[in-house]
Formats: sequence, structure tokens, C-alpha cells
Amino acid sequence: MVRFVTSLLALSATAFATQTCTASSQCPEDKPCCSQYGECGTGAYCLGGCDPQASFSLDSCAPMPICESKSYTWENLDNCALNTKYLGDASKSDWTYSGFPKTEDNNLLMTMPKDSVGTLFANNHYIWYGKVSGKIKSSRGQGVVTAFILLSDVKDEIDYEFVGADLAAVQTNYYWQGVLDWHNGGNASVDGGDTFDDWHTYEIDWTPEQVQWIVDGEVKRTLLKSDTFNETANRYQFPQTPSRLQMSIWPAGQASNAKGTIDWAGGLINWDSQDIQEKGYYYATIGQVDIECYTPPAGTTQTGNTSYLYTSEAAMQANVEIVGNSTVLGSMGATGLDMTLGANSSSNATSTGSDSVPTNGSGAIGGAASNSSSSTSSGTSSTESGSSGTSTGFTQTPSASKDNGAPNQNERVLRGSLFAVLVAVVVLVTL
Ligand SMILES: *[C@@H]1O[C@H](CO)[C@@H](O)[C@H](O)[C@H]1NC(C)=O
Ligand SMILES: *[C@@H]1O[C@H](CO)[C@@H](O)[C@H](O)[C@H]1NC(C)=O
Ligand SMILES: *[C@@H]1O[C@H](CO)[C@@H](O)[C@H](O)[C@H]1NC(C)=O
Ligand SMILES: *[C@@H]1O[C@H](CO)[C@@H](O)[C@H](O)[C@H]1NC(C)=O
Ligand SMILES: *[C@@H]1O[C@H](CO)[C@@H](O)[C@H](O)[C@H]1NC(C)=O
Ligand SMILES: *[C@@H]1O[C@H](CO)[C@@H](O)[C@H](O)[C@H]1NC(C)=O
Ligand SMILES: *[C@@H]1O[C@H](CO)[C@@H](O)[C@H](O)[C@H]1NC(C)=O
Ligand SMILES: CC(=O)N[C@H]1CO[C@H](CO)[C@@H](O)[C@@H]1O
Repeated sequence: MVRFVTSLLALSATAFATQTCTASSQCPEDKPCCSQYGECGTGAYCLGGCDPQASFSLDSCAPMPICESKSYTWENLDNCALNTKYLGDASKSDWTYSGFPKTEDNNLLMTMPKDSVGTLFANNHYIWYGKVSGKIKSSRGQGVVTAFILLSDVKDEIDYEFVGADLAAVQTNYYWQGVLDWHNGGNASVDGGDTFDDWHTYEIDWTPEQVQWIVDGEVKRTLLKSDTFNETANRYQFPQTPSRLQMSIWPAGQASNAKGTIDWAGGLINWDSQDIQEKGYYYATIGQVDIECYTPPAGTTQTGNTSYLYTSEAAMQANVEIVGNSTVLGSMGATGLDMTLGANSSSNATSTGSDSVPTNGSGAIGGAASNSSSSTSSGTSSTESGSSGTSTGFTQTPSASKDNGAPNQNERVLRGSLFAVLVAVVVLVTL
């Protein structure tokens, strides 16, 4: 994951004058939110993934929806919102996604059509310690990676990563505040030796004291918080902040990526593989997902029941409190500094610019760059083209919005899609 961001950042920073952000170079007040991908904006930039350390101020990001114990299956995508539509109401949409999802036999297929950058699902309810379990068949093929991870807004991370070149094992990893430490990785063998053909259950059991990676009920790895103490800094470098479950398929073996990433992924992607020829896409299959929330750490300040907030940019466990603040933005122009901005306008999704839906390289880019009609499959599956480009942008004629000169939703999505196409073209050119 960290690998992915790095390569994408380099790409978008050179191709466009987007404003990037880091903890030492925070966003300006008019685009106060630093997205998961390190760019400044409003609206969706202020929701899941918004980095409080790199944003204009600690309260620029919207409060984070509190944990909810729940089981998910996939009869349809009714509880899933496109990343261009979601405004923070997790009670209406459990998931936000981009890319090319489908449902089949009550399973979720996350697909990656030829030359796309795949599909990303993020659960909108943050988890602050809990047990997450997923019944998964990974993707296959060198250069193709399926991820099942917990990721916090300050880049605490607990990972399962399936590298398509090695179906006999799943990689485990963790990060504290995105600090790269190549010693954190592990490799768990999977019984039967085929993560693509066979269902297996992958669990992350995360408490304030430890993380366990559990495959088919067998503990494969335990990380003790006590083993992560950094004496120099006098702190535990242990994942400890509210995190969202993210599931994705992505092209780690794309030629434009760093060599280390491509090597890690088992080599370059073959876009003429069996899966591409027979189905039209690479895919990972997600069966039931269960989320069980644990009680918050002892001593946590709790004044409400709806959301988590950071109280300090240190962003350690002791700097999180549970409050009653709303998590919902009034429009794509709103931010944590003015949550209800635009709530009265006829279309809440009207944005004030093209910086209101962050693109990751997943989904939005893949969605626009390739053609969702090419990702159909035979059989009884219900198809949902979830790409932001095809489902909301390109096919509709943008109509100018009269009142404030701001582009309306269609124009904004169109621009986002063009941006996506351009990035994809850059990717292709460098292949
Ligand atoms: C949370 O709600 C309180 C009380 O309504 C308000 O003063 C505060 O600004 C809110 N904080 C954020 C980050 O929205
Ligand atoms: C992981 O383990 C498998 C066997 O279980 C092995 O073939 C593979 O090379 C290992 N991968 C890494 C990255 O260590
Ligand atoms: C421990 O903290 C120090 C000081 O912040 C830092 O330089 C060092 O890289 C940290 N060690 C690890 C393993 O992260
Ligand atoms: C949490 O919600 C319940 C009802 O849903 C309420 O009774 C309780 O007082 C709330 N707790 C806090 C700290 O607000
Ligand atoms: C706009 O958002 C507000 C909440 O912020 C909601 O109450 C209202 O129904 C929404 N209006 C439309 C047209 O979606
Ligand atoms: C606009 O929203 C505010 C609260 O956000 C409300 O007090 C006001 O009545 C609304 N105005 C209209 C015209 O709906
Ligand atoms: C999109 O799909 C249609 C139908 O499969 C095909 O005719 C068209 O060439 C495709 N366009 C692109 C850009 O791939
Ligand atoms: C930063 C980030 O979340 N990157 C994600 C972008 O999308 C790919 C593919 O879905 C994910 O695997 C990355 O984790």
C-alpha cells in the first residue's frame, strides 16, 4: 500500500499542479483537507482517509464514524456508495468504492479490467480495536495484488496482501504512522496452497495489546505492542488509531511503478493472461465479511456515541476521544471547518471545484480509463458498473450551473474523469 502511494504521488505531482500535503507542509485554509493520497481539497477529501496531521488544522477532517459490529454479504451493492457520491453518512452507506465491482452468488467480485488500476472498497465505519474477518479468494497472476487491510487516517496499518505470483502464502505487515520498516513484514503459508481457487478465512484480531493474523482459525502471527517500543522516541510504534477496513485489487506490477514494487509483486502484469482473455478482468472474490468492535481503551474520554476525533497531532491512542459530533458533510464543498456548507442547495453533491473527490489511482482512474462494458461476464451475475467515469460523467451532457459559477456535479466528475484518463495515459505511455 505504501508502495502504491509513493508511485502514484510522483505521477500526479508531476503531471498536474495539485497541491500536495505532508505533516510538515499542511493544506491551505480554502482546501484544508489532506486526502489519503496526500492532496488538498474539500468534500470527500475531508472524509475517510483525511489526514489530520497534514491538513490545515486538526478539525479540518470530518469526525470519523464510530465502529459498528456487523456482518456483510453481497446480494447487491445497495449499501455501497460511489466515492463521488458519499457525504459521510455511514448509516446509509456502509461502504465507499471506486472501480469495477460486481456481485455474483452473494459474493463481491472486485475486478481489474485490462489496463485499469482495479477496484477499492473502504468500510465507512472506523474500527478502534476489534476483530475483522473476511472469507476471500484472492486474485492470481504475477504483478496482481489483492489487499485486505486496516488503515487509519494517520497511516497506522495492519495488512494482509495476496501477491498473485505466490498463491501458497499470504503476506502480513503492519505500519505505525506510515513509517517504512521493511522488517515489519511476514509471510503466512495457507493450507492447501491455493489462495485463488479455495475459500479461506483471514482474520485480524486487534486489541490495545496485540495484533494477531489468523488464517482458517489458526494463529499465524502475533505482534505484541510491548515489542514495538522505540526507546529513543519513548513511544510504542504500534497501530493504535481508528482504522477503516479496505479491500482492493491493484496492479502492483505495472511498469510505471518502482522496481522494488514490481519485484515484490512477482514481476510485470500480463494483460493477456487467462483471466483477461476468458473473463475480461483479473478479480478477487469476497464472501462474508464480519466486523466485531471491541470496547475502547480504558481511560478514553467519551462524551457521545457517534464519532471519533483526534485531540492532538501526535495522533497516538491517548489522543483519540469519542464524541457526539455529526460525520456528515452538507456538500462536496464542505469541510470539517464548516460541515453544513451547501447543505441547503438543491444538489448537495454540487462541488466548488475539482478538488472534492480524491483519486487514488484505483477506481476513479481505472473507471474512467477503461470501458466498463468490457467487463461484463456471462452467467447470472448482477453487474454494477461502479466506475465514476462511466456511471456519472461521460454519458451525460454537462449543464452549466447558473447561480454561483461553480461547476456542477457532471462537470466536476467529467473533469475528474479527464484527470483520470490523463493519468492513465501517462501510465500507459510509460509502460
Ligand atoms: C464537535 O461538536 C462540538 C459541539 O457541538 C463543536 O464545538 C466542535 O467544533 C465539533 N468538532 C468538530 C471537529 O466538528
Ligand atoms: C512465502 O512462503 C512461501 C511458501 O510458503 C514461499 O514460496 C515464498 O517464497 C515466501 N515469500 C516470501 C516473500 O517470503
Ligand atoms: C525511533 O525513534 C527515533 C526518533 O524519532 C527515530 O529516529 C527512529 O527511526 C525510530 N526507530 C524506528 C525503528 O522507527
Ligand atoms: C450513547 O447512546 C445511548 C443510547 O443510544 C445513550 O443512552 C448513552 O447515554 C450514550 N452515551 C453517551 C456517552 O452519550
Ligand atoms: C443535503 O444534506 C443534508 C444533510 O447535510 C440533508 O438533510 C438533506 O436532505 C440533503 N439534501 C439533498 C437534496 O440531498
Ligand atoms: C439552511 O440551513 C440552515 C441550517 O444549516 C437553516 O437554519 C436554514 O433555515 C436553511 N435555509 C433554507 C432556505 O433551507
Ligand atoms: C467500450 O466497449 C465497447 C463495447 O464492448 C467497445 O465497442 C468500445 O470499443 C470500447 N471502448 C474502449 C475505449 O475500450
Ligand atoms: C493509498 C491507497 O489507499 N492506495 C490504494 C489505492 O488503490 C489500490 C488498489 O485498489 C490499493 O491497493 C491501494 O491500497
